[in-house]
Amino acid sequence: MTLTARRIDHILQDKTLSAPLQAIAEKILNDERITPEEGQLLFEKGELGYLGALANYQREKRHGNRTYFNRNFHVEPTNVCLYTCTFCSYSRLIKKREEGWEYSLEDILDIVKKYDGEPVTEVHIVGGVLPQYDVKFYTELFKAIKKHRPDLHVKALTPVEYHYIFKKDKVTYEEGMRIMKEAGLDSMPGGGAEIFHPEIRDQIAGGKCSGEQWLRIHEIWHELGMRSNATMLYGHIERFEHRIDHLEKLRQLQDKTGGFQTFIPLKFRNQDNQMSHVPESTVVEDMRNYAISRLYLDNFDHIKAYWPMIGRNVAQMLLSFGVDDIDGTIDDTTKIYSMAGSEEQTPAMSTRDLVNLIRRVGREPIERDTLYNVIQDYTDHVFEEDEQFKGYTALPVVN
Ligand code: V47
Ligand code: SF4
Repeated sequence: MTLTARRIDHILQDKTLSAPLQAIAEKILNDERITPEEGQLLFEKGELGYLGALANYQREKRHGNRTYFNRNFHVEPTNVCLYTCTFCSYSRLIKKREEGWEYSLEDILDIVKKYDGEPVTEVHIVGGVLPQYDVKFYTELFKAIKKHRPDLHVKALTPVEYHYIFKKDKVTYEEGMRIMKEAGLDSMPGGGAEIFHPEIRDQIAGGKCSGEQWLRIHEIWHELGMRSNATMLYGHIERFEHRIDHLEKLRQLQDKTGGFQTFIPLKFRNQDNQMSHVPESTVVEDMRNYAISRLYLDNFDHIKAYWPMIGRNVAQMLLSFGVDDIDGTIDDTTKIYSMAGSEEQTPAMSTRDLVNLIRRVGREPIERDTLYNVIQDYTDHVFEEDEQFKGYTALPVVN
């Protein structure tokens, strides 16, 4: 029996644990699917140590100590948006548009060209919604990026933008996604999902695509043989039942298409937006939420902690709570979280920083491309700078 399985065995022997929580632990040990009711119980009653042991068991069963990252940069074409999502620090700028930015196609290409010769593998493009950014703009953009650098993976836009531009240009979702694929779109990021349930979605993200429309656009994309990610914006006005509803809908679609690669829980940050009065979730609630996501989404290969949002230290801890991916180098190219109050005001990490962040908690850093093909295993890699730096001895991580 492995160490993590032995830990679960201890849970099963724990006489103070309620029978339903014991039954769930047994299911996890036997790789059986948990029900929405059991998921709800985990949110209500699962304490941190119990959830962590179960989620880590599943994490290590799937990936051992392997922990993925990539080398990427973001382009946010604009931080002005027609929509007024109450959690978003971008939405307030529509009233004072001159304070924001609105990049042209050439501006964006100039940003992409700054990375010529750099070993980045992915550009992540997402931003506000404005009328000038339409089907023509984005197809020309994707084609131009691909022409300039064919090997750069274009991970771009969410159903929020696609729904808006397809409606404006009177194309169906099916036609629209085909056009995007032909123009060079490689995959879709997970944004815009927020909370699917209309009771919450109407309050925090009214007017933009519904939960059903978000799911449908991903489904169509998967039917074209393509991959995408999924997110959930948690820790604001939703209740546990809304989180379970969200996870359940993703699990059902994944059963159908298998097209999702990774799930990214996004912690609500409360600075400079219309929900600044709503307190942020505690670190304990964050960790419980990641662990339950790992347990519930049994058909998702990866759970990602997006370090610019959750912070580097918590990202390190989450590697023992179900997470096996911490996204990328970013290079200070996203403002979504710094504007919303994240500790990471200038998010950028060198490959060495990322590798060491992973290694120092006893995990194995693996550089991947967007589709999780392994680019380099950094487990035993020695960076020149580390050879010169003799002052620190890493203490062993006790497993
Ligand atoms: O959809 C906006 C969220 C998302 C706030 O697929 C906020 O690899 C918290 O989806 N507090 C965009 N969250 C970012 C996103 C993403 C990020 C990294 C990797 C991937 C991927 C996807 O950011 C939005 C929204 O849910 N967001 N404002 C805020 N105040
Ligand atoms: Fe616009 Fe997206 Fe912000 Fe909503 S979350 S206001 S759609 S940029």
